[in-house]
Amino acid sequence: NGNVAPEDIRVRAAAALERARTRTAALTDIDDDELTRQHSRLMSPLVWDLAHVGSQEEIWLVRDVGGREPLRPDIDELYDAFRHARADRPALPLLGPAEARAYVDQVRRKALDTLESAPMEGRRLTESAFAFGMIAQHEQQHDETMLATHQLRRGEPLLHAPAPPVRRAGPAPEEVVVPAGRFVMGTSAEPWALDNERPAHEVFVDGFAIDTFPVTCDRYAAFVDAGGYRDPRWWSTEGWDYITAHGITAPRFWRFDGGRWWRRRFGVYEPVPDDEPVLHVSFHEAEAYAAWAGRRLPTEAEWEKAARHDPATGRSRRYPWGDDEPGPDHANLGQRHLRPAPVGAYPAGASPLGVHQLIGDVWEWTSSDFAGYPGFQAFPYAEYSEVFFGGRYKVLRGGSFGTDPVAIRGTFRNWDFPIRRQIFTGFRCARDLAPGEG
Ligand code: AVJ
Ligand code: FE
Repeated sequence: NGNVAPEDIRVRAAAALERARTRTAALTDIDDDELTRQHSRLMSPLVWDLAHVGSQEEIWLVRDVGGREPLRPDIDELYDAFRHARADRPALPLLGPAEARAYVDQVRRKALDTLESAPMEGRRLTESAFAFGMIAQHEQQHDETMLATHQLRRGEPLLHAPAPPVRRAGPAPEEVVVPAGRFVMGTSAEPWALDNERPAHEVFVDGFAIDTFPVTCDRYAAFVDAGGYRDPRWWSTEGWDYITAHGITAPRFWRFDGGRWWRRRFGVYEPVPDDEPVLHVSFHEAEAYAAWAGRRLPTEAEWEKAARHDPATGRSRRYPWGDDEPGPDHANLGQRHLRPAPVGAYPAGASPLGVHQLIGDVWEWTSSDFAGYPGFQAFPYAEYSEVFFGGRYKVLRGGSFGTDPVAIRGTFRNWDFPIRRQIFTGFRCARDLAPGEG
Protein backbone atom coordinates (compact mmCIF):
# COMPACT_ATOMS: atom_id res chain seq x y z
CA ASN A 1 0.00 0.00 0.00
CA GLY A 2 1.94 2.96 -1.35
CA ASN A 3 -0.11 5.55 0.52
CA VAL A 4 1.13 4.60 3.95
CA ALA A 5 4.13 6.57 5.24
CA PRO A 6 7.17 4.49 6.31
CA GLU A 7 6.92 5.97 9.80
CA ASP A 8 3.32 4.74 10.13
CA ILE A 9 4.37 1.28 9.03
CA ARG A 10 7.13 1.21 11.63
CA VAL A 11 4.74 2.28 14.37
CA ARG A 12 2.02 -0.17 13.34
CA ALA A 13 4.43 -3.08 12.96
CA ALA A 14 6.08 -2.41 16.32
CA ALA A 15 2.66 -2.20 18.01
CA ALA A 16 1.46 -5.45 16.39
CA LEU A 17 4.66 -7.31 17.41
CA GLU A 18 4.41 -5.95 20.93
CA ARG A 19 0.76 -6.97 21.31
CA ALA A 20 1.56 -10.47 20.10
CA ARG A 21 4.42 -10.77 22.58
CA THR A 22 2.28 -9.66 25.51
CA ARG A 23 -0.17 -12.42 24.63
CA THR A 24 2.56 -15.03 24.10
CA ALA A 25 3.96 -14.14 27.53
CA ALA A 26 0.53 -14.57 29.15
CA LEU A 27 0.11 -18.01 27.53
CA THR A 28 3.60 -19.19 28.52
CA ASP A 29 3.96 -17.60 31.97
CA ILE A 30 3.28 -20.96 33.63
CA ASP A 31 5.27 -23.68 35.44
CA ASP A 32 8.11 -25.32 33.54
CA ASP A 33 6.34 -28.65 33.70
CA GLU A 34 3.18 -27.18 32.12
CA LEU A 35 5.32 -25.66 29.38
CA THR A 36 7.33 -28.72 28.47
CA ARG A 37 4.79 -31.53 28.81
CA GLN A 38 2.60 -32.85 26.03
CA HIS A 39 -0.99 -31.92 26.92
CA SER A 40 -2.33 -33.69 23.84
CA ARG A 41 -0.79 -35.63 20.96
CA LEU A 42 -2.59 -33.19 18.67
CA MET A 43 -0.46 -30.32 19.94
CA SER A 44 3.16 -29.32 20.45
CA PRO A 45 4.51 -28.69 23.94
CA LEU A 46 3.93 -24.97 24.56
CA VAL A 47 7.68 -24.40 24.80
CA TRP A 48 8.01 -25.58 21.16
CA ASP A 49 5.50 -22.95 19.96
CA LEU A 50 7.37 -20.31 21.96
CA ALA A 51 10.77 -20.97 20.38
CA HIS A 52 9.20 -21.62 16.94
CA VAL A 53 7.74 -18.10 17.04
CA GLY A 54 11.25 -16.77 17.70
CA SER A 55 12.79 -18.97 15.04
CA GLN A 56 10.40 -17.73 12.32
CA GLU A 57 11.01 -14.14 13.43
CA GLU A 58 14.74 -14.73 13.19
CA ILE A 59 14.46 -16.23 9.69
CA TRP A 60 12.11 -13.64 8.17
CA LEU A 61 12.90 -10.40 9.99
CA VAL A 62 16.46 -10.69 11.26
CA ARG A 63 18.03 -12.69 8.40
CA ASP A 64 15.78 -11.98 5.39
CA VAL A 65 14.67 -8.34 5.84
CA GLY A 66 17.60 -7.31 8.08
CA GLY A 67 20.30 -9.22 6.18
CA ARG A 68 21.98 -10.00 9.51
CA GLU A 69 24.01 -12.92 10.74
CA PRO A 70 21.97 -15.88 12.01
CA LEU A 71 21.66 -16.05 15.81
CA ARG A 72 20.95 -19.77 16.18
CA PRO A 73 21.21 -21.52 12.78
CA ASP A 74 21.72 -24.74 14.78
CA ILE A 75 18.07 -24.79 15.91
CA ASP A 76 16.36 -24.03 12.57
CA GLU A 77 15.72 -27.72 12.01
CA LEU A 78 14.17 -28.32 15.48
CA TYR A 79 11.59 -25.61 14.91
CA ASP A 80 10.78 -26.40 11.30
CA ALA A 81 7.14 -27.47 11.45
CA PHE A 82 7.56 -29.69 8.37
CA ARG A 83 10.41 -31.71 9.85
CA HIS A 84 8.72 -33.06 12.96
CA ALA A 85 5.07 -33.98 13.57
CA ARG A 86 3.49 -32.36 16.62
CA ALA A 87 3.26 -35.67 18.46
CA ASP A 88 7.04 -36.18 18.10
CA ARG A 89 8.13 -32.74 19.29
CA PRO A 90 8.33 -33.49 23.05
CA ALA A 91 11.13 -35.99 22.33
CA LEU A 92 13.32 -33.39 20.56
CA PRO A 93 16.26 -31.69 22.31
CA LEU A 94 14.24 -28.45 22.55
CA LEU A 95 15.37 -25.25 24.24
CA GLY A 96 14.20 -25.28 27.84
CA PRO A 97 11.78 -22.64 29.15
CA ALA A 98 14.47 -20.15 30.29
CA GLU A 99 16.52 -20.62 27.12
CA ALA A 100 13.46 -20.25 24.90
CA ARG A 101 12.42 -17.02 26.64
CA ALA A 102 15.95 -15.60 26.34
CA TYR A 103 16.07 -16.58 22.66
CA VAL A 104 12.77 -14.92 21.70
CA ASP A 105 13.81 -11.74 23.58
CA GLN A 106 17.12 -11.61 21.77
CA VAL A 107 15.46 -12.14 18.37
CA ARG A 108 12.91 -9.46 19.16
CA ARG A 109 15.60 -6.88 19.98
CA LYS A 110 17.25 -7.56 16.62
CA ALA A 111 13.94 -7.52 14.76
CA LEU A 112 13.05 -4.10 16.24
CA ASP A 113 16.49 -2.87 15.33
CA THR A 114 15.84 -4.03 11.76
CA LEU A 115 12.49 -2.26 11.79
CA GLU A 116 14.24 1.01 12.71
CA SER A 117 16.77 0.76 9.93
CA ALA A 118 15.10 -1.37 7.20
CA PRO A 119 14.99 0.32 3.79
CA MET A 120 11.43 1.57 3.53
CA GLU A 121 10.88 2.88 0.06
CA GLY A 122 9.34 1.55 -3.16
CA ARG A 123 9.24 -2.22 -3.50
CA ARG A 124 11.38 -2.70 -0.42
CA LEU A 125 8.77 -0.81 1.57
CA THR A 126 5.99 -3.19 0.47
CA GLU A 127 8.10 -6.28 1.05
CA SER A 128 9.53 -5.25 4.42
CA ALA A 129 6.15 -4.05 5.68
CA PHE A 130 4.59 -7.36 4.61
CA ALA A 131 7.25 -9.40 6.41
CA PHE A 132 6.59 -7.57 9.70
CA GLY A 133 2.83 -8.03 9.30
CA MET A 134 3.27 -11.69 8.42
CA ILE A 135 5.41 -12.31 11.51
CA ALA A 136 2.99 -10.51 13.83
CA GLN A 137 0.17 -12.65 12.37
CA HIS A 138 2.30 -15.77 12.67
CA GLU A 139 2.89 -15.21 16.37
CA GLN A 140 -0.82 -14.54 16.92
CA GLN A 141 -1.73 -17.73 15.02
CA HIS A 142 0.55 -19.70 17.32
CA ASP A 143 -0.99 -17.89 20.28
CA GLU A 144 -4.38 -19.22 19.17
CA THR A 145 -2.83 -22.68 18.79
CA MET A 146 -1.38 -22.37 22.30
CA LEU A 147 -4.82 -21.32 23.53
CA ALA A 148 -6.21 -24.55 22.07
CA THR A 149 -3.45 -26.43 23.93
CA HIS A 150 -4.57 -24.71 27.16
CA GLN A 151 -8.13 -25.87 26.44
CA LEU A 152 -6.91 -29.47 26.07
CA ARG A 153 -4.88 -29.29 29.27
CA ARG A 154 -6.22 -30.96 32.43
CA GLY A 155 -6.15 -29.35 35.86
CA GLU A 156 -7.01 -26.12 37.63
CA PRO A 157 -7.64 -23.09 35.37
CA LEU A 158 -4.55 -21.06 34.46
CA LEU A 159 -6.25 -18.47 32.26
CA HIS A 160 -8.91 -16.00 33.30
CA ALA A 161 -10.97 -13.40 31.44
CA PRO A 162 -14.28 -11.59 31.89
CA ALA A 163 -17.48 -13.03 30.36
CA PRO A 164 -18.40 -11.65 26.93
CA PRO A 165 -21.21 -9.09 26.59
CA VAL A 166 -24.85 -10.26 26.45
CA ARG A 167 -26.25 -7.45 24.30
CA ARG A 168 -29.27 -8.62 22.31
CA ALA A 169 -29.64 -7.67 18.68
CA GLY A 170 -33.11 -6.32 17.90
CA PRO A 171 -35.53 -8.79 16.33
CA ALA A 172 -33.52 -10.46 13.61
CA PRO A 173 -34.71 -12.87 10.90
CA GLU A 174 -33.53 -16.48 11.04
CA GLU A 175 -31.74 -16.16 7.73
CA VAL A 176 -30.73 -13.58 5.17
CA VAL A 177 -31.28 -13.92 1.41
CA VAL A 178 -28.28 -12.97 -0.71
CA PRO A 179 -29.43 -12.31 -4.27
CA ALA A 180 -27.57 -13.81 -7.24
CA GLY A 181 -24.78 -11.70 -8.72
CA ARG A 182 -21.12 -10.89 -8.92
CA PHE A 183 -18.90 -9.70 -6.10
CA VAL A 184 -15.18 -9.20 -5.57
CA MET A 185 -13.63 -12.06 -3.60
CA GLY A 186 -10.13 -11.89 -2.11
CA THR A 187 -7.87 -8.84 -2.14
CA SER A 188 -4.93 -7.34 -3.96
CA ALA A 189 -4.84 -4.16 -1.85
CA GLU A 190 -4.74 -5.29 1.77
CA PRO A 191 -1.05 -4.85 2.73
CA TRP A 192 -0.91 -7.66 5.29
CA ALA A 193 -3.10 -10.15 3.39
CA LEU A 194 -1.37 -13.52 2.95
CA ASP A 195 -0.72 -15.18 -0.39
CA ASN A 196 -3.85 -17.37 -0.31
CA GLU A 197 -6.16 -14.31 0.00
CA ARG A 198 -4.80 -12.90 -3.28
CA PRO A 199 -5.56 -11.74 -5.90
CA ALA A 200 -8.94 -9.95 -5.85
CA HIS A 201 -11.18 -11.54 -8.47
CA GLU A 202 -14.83 -11.33 -9.50
CA VAL A 203 -17.03 -14.30 -8.71
CA PHE A 204 -20.65 -14.92 -9.70
CA VAL A 205 -22.59 -16.42 -6.80
CA ASP A 206 -26.07 -17.88 -7.28
CA GLY A 207 -28.73 -16.61 -4.90
CA PHE A 208 -28.70 -18.35 -1.52
CA ALA A 209 -29.91 -17.91 2.06
CA ILE A 210 -27.54 -17.96 5.04
CA ASP A 211 -28.21 -18.06 8.80
CA THR A 212 -28.18 -14.67 10.52
CA PHE A 213 -26.21 -16.21 13.42
CA PRO A 214 -23.91 -19.18 13.93
CA VAL A 215 -25.69 -22.39 15.02
CA THR A 216 -26.15 -22.32 18.81
CA CYS A 217 -25.42 -25.01 21.40
CA ASP A 218 -29.15 -25.27 22.06
CA ARG A 219 -29.91 -26.13 18.45
CA TYR A 220 -26.93 -28.41 18.17
CA ALA A 221 -28.02 -30.26 21.34
CA ALA A 222 -31.42 -30.87 19.70
CA PHE A 223 -29.60 -32.71 16.90
CA VAL A 224 -27.58 -34.75 19.39
CA ASP A 225 -30.67 -35.53 21.52
CA ALA A 226 -32.63 -36.55 18.42
CA GLY A 227 -30.10 -39.33 17.85
CA GLY A 228 -28.19 -37.49 15.13
CA TYR A 229 -24.91 -39.27 15.97
CA ARG A 230 -26.59 -42.68 15.62
CA ASP A 231 -28.15 -42.11 12.21
CA PRO A 232 -25.90 -42.58 9.17
CA ARG A 233 -28.43 -40.74 6.99
CA TRP A 234 -26.98 -37.38 8.07
CA TRP A 235 -23.32 -38.26 7.64
CA SER A 236 -20.94 -38.57 4.73
CA THR A 237 -19.31 -42.01 4.53
CA GLU A 238 -16.04 -40.46 5.68
CA GLY A 239 -17.72 -38.67 8.59
CA TRP A 240 -19.69 -41.73 9.68
CA ASP A 241 -16.61 -43.96 9.57
CA TYR A 242 -14.70 -41.43 11.64
CA ILE A 243 -17.29 -40.93 14.40
CA THR A 244 -18.04 -44.64 14.71
CA ALA A 245 -14.35 -45.61 14.79
CA HIS A 246 -13.63 -43.02 17.48
CA GLY A 247 -16.83 -43.32 19.53
CA ILE A 248 -17.75 -39.66 18.95
CA THR A 249 -21.26 -38.89 20.23
CA ALA A 250 -21.24 -35.12 20.90
CA PRO A 251 -19.00 -32.04 20.41
CA ARG A 252 -15.55 -32.32 21.95
CA PHE A 253 -15.51 -31.39 25.68
CA TRP A 254 -19.27 -32.05 26.09
CA ARG A 255 -20.65 -34.56 28.59
CA PHE A 256 -24.21 -35.61 29.46
CA ASP A 257 -24.77 -35.76 33.20
CA GLY A 258 -27.82 -35.46 35.46
CA GLY A 259 -30.23 -34.89 32.60
CA ARG A 260 -28.31 -32.10 30.85
CA TRP A 261 -25.24 -31.25 28.80
CA TRP A 262 -22.08 -29.95 30.44
CA ARG A 263 -18.78 -28.85 29.00
CA ARG A 264 -15.20 -28.41 30.16
CA ARG A 265 -13.84 -24.97 29.19
CA PHE A 266 -10.30 -23.95 30.20
CA GLY A 267 -10.51 -26.07 33.33
CA VAL A 268 -14.07 -25.02 34.31
CA TYR A 269 -16.92 -27.55 34.22
CA GLU A 270 -20.17 -25.74 33.39
CA PRO A 271 -23.60 -26.24 31.84
CA VAL A 272 -23.55 -25.88 28.07
CA PRO A 273 -24.99 -22.39 27.43
CA ASP A 274 -28.08 -22.40 25.18
CA ASP A 275 -27.50 -19.31 23.12
CA GLU A 276 -23.75 -19.45 22.47
CA PRO A 277 -22.45 -20.62 19.07
CA VAL A 278 -21.56 -24.31 19.27
CA LEU A 279 -17.80 -24.84 19.58
CA HIS A 280 -15.39 -27.73 19.01
CA VAL A 281 -17.20 -29.51 16.21
CA SER A 282 -15.51 -31.05 13.18
CA PHE A 283 -16.43 -30.36 9.57
CA HIS A 284 -18.16 -33.76 9.54
CA GLU A 285 -20.31 -32.85 12.54
CA ALA A 286 -21.19 -29.46 11.00
CA GLU A 287 -22.12 -31.13 7.74
CA ALA A 288 -24.25 -33.76 9.51
CA TYR A 289 -26.14 -31.14 11.54
CA ALA A 290 -26.85 -29.18 8.35
CA ALA A 291 -28.19 -32.31 6.61
CA TRP A 292 -30.42 -33.08 9.61
CA ALA A 293 -31.72 -29.50 9.56
CA GLY A 294 -32.51 -29.82 5.82
CA ARG A 295 -29.79 -27.34 4.97
CA ARG A 296 -26.12 -27.30 3.95
CA LEU A 297 -22.87 -25.50 4.78
CA PRO A 298 -22.07 -22.33 2.82
CA THR A 299 -19.28 -22.36 0.25
CA GLU A 300 -16.47 -19.99 1.08
CA ALA A 301 -17.54 -17.67 -1.75
CA GLU A 302 -21.02 -17.51 -0.20
CA TRP A 303 -19.56 -16.86 3.22
CA GLU A 304 -17.34 -14.06 1.93
CA LYS A 305 -20.14 -12.48 -0.10
CA ALA A 306 -22.42 -12.49 2.97
CA ALA A 307 -19.59 -10.89 4.95
CA ARG A 308 -18.21 -8.28 2.53
CA HIS A 309 -20.63 -7.46 -0.26
CA ASP A 310 -22.26 -4.05 0.02
CA PRO A 311 -25.29 -4.08 -2.31
CA ALA A 312 -25.54 -0.26 -2.18
CA THR A 313 -22.12 0.32 -3.72
CA GLY A 314 -21.25 -3.08 -5.21
CA ARG A 315 -17.95 -2.87 -3.29
CA SER A 316 -16.48 -5.55 -1.05
CA ARG A 317 -15.69 -4.27 2.45
CA ARG A 318 -12.60 -5.18 4.50
CA TYR A 319 -14.88 -6.35 7.34
CA PRO A 320 -18.66 -6.86 7.58
CA TRP A 321 -19.10 -3.51 9.38
CA GLY A 322 -16.93 -1.49 6.99
CA ASP A 323 -13.25 -0.74 6.54
CA ASP A 324 -12.36 0.21 10.16
CA GLU A 325 -10.09 -2.09 12.14
CA PRO A 326 -12.02 -4.39 14.52
CA GLY A 327 -12.93 -2.75 17.84
CA PRO A 328 -14.45 -4.35 20.97
CA ASP A 329 -18.01 -3.50 19.82
CA HIS A 330 -17.55 -5.11 16.41
CA ALA A 331 -16.51 -8.63 17.28
CA ASN A 332 -15.37 -11.05 19.96
CA LEU A 333 -11.68 -11.35 19.07
CA GLY A 334 -8.25 -11.34 20.68
CA GLN A 335 -8.82 -13.62 23.67
CA ARG A 336 -10.53 -10.75 25.50
CA HIS A 337 -13.02 -13.43 26.54
CA LEU A 338 -12.38 -17.14 26.88
CA ARG A 339 -15.54 -18.18 25.06
CA PRO A 340 -17.84 -17.22 22.19
CA ALA A 341 -20.46 -14.56 22.98
CA PRO A 342 -24.19 -15.35 22.87
CA VAL A 343 -25.75 -14.79 19.46
CA GLY A 344 -26.89 -11.19 19.03
CA ALA A 345 -24.06 -9.75 21.13
CA TYR A 346 -22.44 -7.78 18.29
CA PRO A 347 -25.12 -5.82 16.41
CA ALA A 348 -22.49 -3.21 15.43
CA GLY A 349 -20.53 -5.94 13.64
CA ALA A 350 -23.32 -7.03 11.26
CA SER A 351 -22.74 -7.02 7.49
CA PRO A 352 -24.68 -4.73 5.12
CA LEU A 353 -27.00 -7.64 4.35
CA GLY A 354 -27.67 -8.15 8.08
CA VAL A 355 -25.58 -11.24 8.85
CA HIS A 356 -24.16 -11.22 12.40
CA GLN A 357 -21.01 -12.47 14.11
CA LEU A 358 -19.23 -13.49 10.94
CA ILE A 359 -15.98 -12.22 12.45
CA GLY A 360 -14.96 -13.54 15.87
CA ASP A 361 -16.61 -16.00 18.29
CA VAL A 362 -16.09 -19.25 16.30
CA TRP A 363 -14.23 -20.22 13.13
CA GLU A 364 -16.89 -21.27 10.63
CA TRP A 365 -16.57 -24.41 8.54
CA THR A 366 -17.36 -23.97 4.85
CA SER A 367 -18.02 -26.70 2.29
CA SER A 368 -15.00 -25.58 0.20
CA ASP A 369 -11.67 -27.33 -0.20
CA PHE A 370 -8.61 -25.14 0.37
CA ALA A 371 -7.20 -24.15 -3.06
CA GLY A 372 -5.47 -21.19 -4.69
CA TYR A 373 -7.50 -18.42 -6.29
CA PRO A 374 -7.09 -17.84 -10.05
CA GLY A 375 -3.68 -16.17 -10.45
CA PHE A 376 -2.39 -17.43 -7.07
CA GLN A 377 1.33 -16.89 -6.49
CA ALA A 378 3.07 -18.46 -3.49
CA PHE A 379 4.58 -15.75 -1.27
CA PRO A 380 6.96 -15.59 0.51
CA TYR A 381 7.30 -19.39 0.69
CA ALA A 382 5.40 -22.34 -0.82
CA GLU A 383 5.00 -23.93 2.62
CA TYR A 384 2.78 -21.13 3.90
CA SER A 385 -0.28 -22.17 1.83
CA GLU A 386 0.48 -23.91 -1.42
CA VAL A 387 1.53 -27.27 -0.01
CA PHE A 388 -1.90 -27.50 1.66
CA PHE A 389 -3.87 -27.16 -1.60
CA GLY A 390 -5.33 -30.27 -3.19
CA GLY A 391 -8.52 -31.27 -1.37
CA ARG A 392 -7.41 -32.67 1.98
CA TYR A 393 -8.28 -29.49 3.90
CA LYS A 394 -11.54 -27.57 4.36
CA VAL A 395 -11.66 -23.79 4.55
CA LEU A 396 -12.62 -22.06 7.80
CA ARG A 397 -13.65 -18.41 7.87
CA GLY A 398 -14.14 -15.52 10.27
CA GLY A 399 -11.84 -16.16 13.24
CA SER A 400 -12.73 -17.08 16.82
CA PHE A 401 -12.65 -15.41 20.24
CA GLY A 402 -9.02 -16.57 20.27
CA THR A 403 -8.02 -14.84 17.01
CA ASP A 404 -6.28 -11.47 17.23
CA PRO A 405 -7.61 -8.63 15.04
CA VAL A 406 -4.30 -8.54 13.14
CA ALA A 407 -4.85 -12.15 12.04
CA ILE A 408 -8.40 -11.83 10.68
CA ARG A 409 -10.11 -10.01 7.80
CA GLY A 410 -13.13 -10.54 5.57
CA THR A 411 -10.73 -12.17 3.13
CA PHE A 412 -8.77 -14.31 5.62
CA ARG A 413 -8.71 -18.05 4.93
CA ASN A 414 -7.90 -20.69 7.50
CA TRP A 415 -7.89 -24.42 6.77
CA ASP A 416 -7.77 -27.72 8.59
CA PHE A 417 -8.55 -31.42 8.23
CA PRO A 418 -12.30 -32.16 8.27
CA ILE A 419 -11.89 -34.32 11.41
CA ARG A 420 -10.37 -31.54 13.54
CA ARG A 421 -12.28 -30.15 16.50
CA GLN A 422 -9.76 -29.13 19.16
CA ILE A 423 -9.62 -25.76 17.37
CA PHE A 424 -12.28 -23.11 18.05
CA THR A 425 -14.71 -24.16 15.36
CA GLY A 426 -18.44 -23.79 14.82
CA PHE A 427 -20.53 -23.10 11.72
CA ARG A 428 -23.68 -21.61 10.26
CA CYS A 429 -25.99 -23.13 7.66
CA ALA A 430 -27.07 -22.01 4.22
CA ARG A 431 -29.51 -23.21 1.57
CA ASP A 432 -30.29 -22.80 -2.11
CA LEU A 433 -33.19 -20.50 -2.93
CA ALA A 434 -36.51 -21.97 -4.03
CA PRO A 435 -37.50 -21.14 -7.63
CA GLY A 436 -38.73 -17.53 -7.74
CA GLU A 437 -37.36 -16.69 -4.28
CA GLY A 438 -35.03 -13.66 -3.90
C1 AVJ B 1 -3.26 -21.03 8.86
C2 AVJ B 1 -3.68 -21.65 11.12
C3 AVJ B 1 -3.57 -23.34 9.41
O1 AVJ B 1 -1.30 -22.90 12.37
O2 AVJ B 1 -0.97 -24.39 10.83
C4 AVJ B 1 1.45 -21.17 11.58
C5 AVJ B 1 -0.79 -20.96 10.37
N1 AVJ B 1 1.52 -21.40 9.43
N2 AVJ B 1 2.71 -21.41 11.21
C6 AVJ B 1 -1.22 -23.25 11.18
C7 AVJ B 1 0.71 -21.17 10.46
C8 AVJ B 1 2.77 -21.56 9.91
C9 AVJ B 1 -1.51 -22.25 10.07
N3 AVJ B 1 -2.99 -22.07 9.88
FE1 FE C 1 4.36 -21.59 12.51
